[in-house]
Amino acid sequence: MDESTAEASASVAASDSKPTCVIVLGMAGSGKTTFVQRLTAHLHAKGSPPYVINLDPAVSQVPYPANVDIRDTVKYKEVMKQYNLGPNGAIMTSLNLFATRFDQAMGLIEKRKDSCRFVILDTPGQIEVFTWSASGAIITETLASTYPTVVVYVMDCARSTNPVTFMSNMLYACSILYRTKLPFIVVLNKADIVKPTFALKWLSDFESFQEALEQQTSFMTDLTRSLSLVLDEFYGSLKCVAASAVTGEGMPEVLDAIAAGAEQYEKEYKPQYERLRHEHQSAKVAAQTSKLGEVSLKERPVGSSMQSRSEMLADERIHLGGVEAEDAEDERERVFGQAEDDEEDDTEADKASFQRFMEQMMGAKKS
Ligand SMILES: Nc1nc2c(ncn2[C@@H]2O[C@H](COP(=O)(O)OP(=O)(O)OP(=O)(O)O)[C@@H](O)[C@H]2O)c(=O)[nH]1
Ligand SMILES: [Mg+2]
Repeated sequence: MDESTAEASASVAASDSKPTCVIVLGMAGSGKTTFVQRLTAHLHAKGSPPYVINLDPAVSQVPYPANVDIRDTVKYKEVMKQYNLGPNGAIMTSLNLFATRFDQAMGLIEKRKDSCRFVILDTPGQIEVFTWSASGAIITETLASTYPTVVVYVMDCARSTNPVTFMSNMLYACSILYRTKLPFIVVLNKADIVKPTFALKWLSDFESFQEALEQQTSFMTDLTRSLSLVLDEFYGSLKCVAASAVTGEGMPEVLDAIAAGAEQYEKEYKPQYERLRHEHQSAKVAAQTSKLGEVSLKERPVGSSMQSRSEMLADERIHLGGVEAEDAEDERERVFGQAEDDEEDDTEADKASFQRFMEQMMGAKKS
């Protein structure tokens, strides 16, 4: 697909007033973070900076300007200590803790929905932490019931040249597709190392996969052969794009596939997510009504029924900056007697973070 078609598709997504949410999933080390970095840089270059959310609490460095970073909210090493957990359990618990505040992240996305055409979410290395946890389901469903949402499954092509490994990767992809029930794009990543033509052939031509399997003597061969028969139907509904997160090859095609996914969401998936949202809202209203029933009415003196300005401001403030940031903000307010302008701080922080990011990207280009 040429650049102009891809750009046209990107503008289709852009013409919609709602941003498209892109949830990036994939096995450990498949290149999710590098892919998010590359896609972010690509969108910046096109003049359409995305809103980026890092959901990996254990990553030491985030190589893109993250607008929301789970590490600002939950300290994963503290979670390990406090709950006496191993690293994977701590990652899962951190994500669970973050999910309880995801409504605040939704509020932040809402604020930027007119200026950002894309919201990109990077997920933890251990894929099951997101795909098989309650928090992953909460985050996915919350996003998909409000915005067009697509899943990008990043697959490491260089490590999938073996048909048995390829099949394991595809089984994972299949399970995620059926679990999330969202438009699904497979990015055949690391195309700069191995051209993914072999994968595209295996996906479209059952016989060629069988031939590759014939050359294997693994005890898994029979199982893989049977599974490939089952998965053949699933392959038909897959959108695959060859790309390299390092060189940037295939990014226009990825954007094109995302735009097509957003359209597919509107046509096929939106009704079921709208139903879900209505169910959630009705459940919330029912819970509130039953709570109200328990509360006995007490009359306040006239004039005191309205919240004070500082009470209202406290309600409006969104804390995603961790406990220390929250305490510091409360202290500033106590000393200066008024809330500071959060919006202006956000913009300055965004600018500084973007500046650092562009400097890094320029440095990478030169070297
Ligand atoms: N050659 C090549 N290397 C890549 C590509 N994408 C990622 N890598 C490398 O693969 C390694 C893992 O990349 P990450 O982006 O950290 O992968 P990840 O899926 O986020 O890893 P986890 O979050 O730990 O699961 C890094 O060394 C990247 O430089 C690519 O397209 N080509
Ligand atoms: Mg990563």
